[in-house]
Amino acid sequence: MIKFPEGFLWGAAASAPQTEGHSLTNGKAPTTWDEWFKLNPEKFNNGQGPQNTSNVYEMYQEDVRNMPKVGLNSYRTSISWARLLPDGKTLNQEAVKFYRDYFQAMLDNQIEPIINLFHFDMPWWLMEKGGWENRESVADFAFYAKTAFEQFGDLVKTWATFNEPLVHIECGYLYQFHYPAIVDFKKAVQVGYHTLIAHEYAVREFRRSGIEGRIGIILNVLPAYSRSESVEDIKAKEAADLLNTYSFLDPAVLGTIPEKLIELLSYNQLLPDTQVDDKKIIAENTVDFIGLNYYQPRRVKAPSKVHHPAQMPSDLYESYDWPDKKINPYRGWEIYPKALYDVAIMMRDQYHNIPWFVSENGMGVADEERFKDDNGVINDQYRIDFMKEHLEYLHKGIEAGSNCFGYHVWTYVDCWSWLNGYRNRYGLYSVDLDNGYQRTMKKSGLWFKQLSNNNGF
Ligand code: BGP
Repeated sequence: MIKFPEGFLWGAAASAPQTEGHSLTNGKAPTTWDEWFKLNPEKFNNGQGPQNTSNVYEMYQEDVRNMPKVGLNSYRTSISWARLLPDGKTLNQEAVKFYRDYFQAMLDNQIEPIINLFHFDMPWWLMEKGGWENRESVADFAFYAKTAFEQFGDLVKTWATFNEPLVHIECGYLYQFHYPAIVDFKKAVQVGYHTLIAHEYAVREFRRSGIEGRIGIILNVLPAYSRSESVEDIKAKEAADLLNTYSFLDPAVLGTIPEKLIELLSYNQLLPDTQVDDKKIIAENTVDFIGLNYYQPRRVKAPSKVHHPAQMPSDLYESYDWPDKKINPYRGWEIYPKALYDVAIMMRDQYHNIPWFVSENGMGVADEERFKDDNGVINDQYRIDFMKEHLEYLHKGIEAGSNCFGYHVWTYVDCWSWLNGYRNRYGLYSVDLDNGYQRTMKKSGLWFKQLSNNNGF
């Protein structure tokens, strides 16, 4: 039997925009998702937009009561900035009440709330002035963070500033999956830089607030593996890790931006605008913990043509189609559990073994209804196998001394997934969109409960 350390967090992750619904009511202002859906509904799978998602705004009491039934002892979600501060300045009292009740319900059910501030949901009023392209966004975010700490700091002891900052950067400014869906490497770097500084300011607000607890950041990690050991392929791997992994991990944990990243950006004329005291702020505001969302590795090879200066990341590294890969055909992502061991070792050796947890891991599958058994339960054995394989490697990492304190599955209750709408389902509970959002536990929910009860499997 594989046993995890005492007090290990077994939980699930989600976000406000993907679960709450009520996206244009109860005082909430629109985000880029609401506005983009208005402009281009055809981009969204099946016309499923952000308005209703999984109706947590109404169903949170029931949801929280069900959490212990699948063994959760912790839960991450986010606060919607546009709900809490609809114009960026004025508190929406109804939102304060909603989040206070929601977090209190978690505490009443022995669920540790892990609350994140930004999960791809840029308020429209801020997007209209350029979003993260505009340096003003940093102060706006710091004000929001401060407000959240003041309003909920007595209930929430574990905070995160951003979820996967790399994703809103690359999806918004390189690959067109998020608004404003433009392709501009230079802007992407500037947006990334302001996001980083916004994170640093939020950490500073947290320290200044004096509230008890810990603060971190949730990053997506796709560890790069090179096609070969050739100098060119290794160089591609290094560029991929610098841009995508060390770019946020180094400043967040070590308080510095990697010199090699600065060289790479400078060589490609991509350096962002900065301010004099930024360096000091980065150095002084390191985090208490890291969350790492892991789904898939990044296979890379040397670019086939070299463009200088780079116009796209593919001018620095190209993706490599590894012939031996195992794939989740619904999401198109490679399944490679061993990477979790490698990540654990990276945290141990490169990041002074800072406490960290797997903040997302999971498997999105389409048309899960077809796996229903005679009792109406979705038999998602594939998801159980997926989690087991990943946990085995995570456990090896912990045995090797890595300081991992938890594992959160994505997700608890099936949720809305950006342009993919409700196509791929990830939940331990299914959601019936045609029948009042009714929740039904899947087989994986039962398995997760045993996992958590036994603190292993
Ligand atoms: C992560 C995000 C989540 C979630 C998950 C699954 O990148 O933090 O918001 O959506 O991936 O991915 P997807 O929904 O694209 O299938």
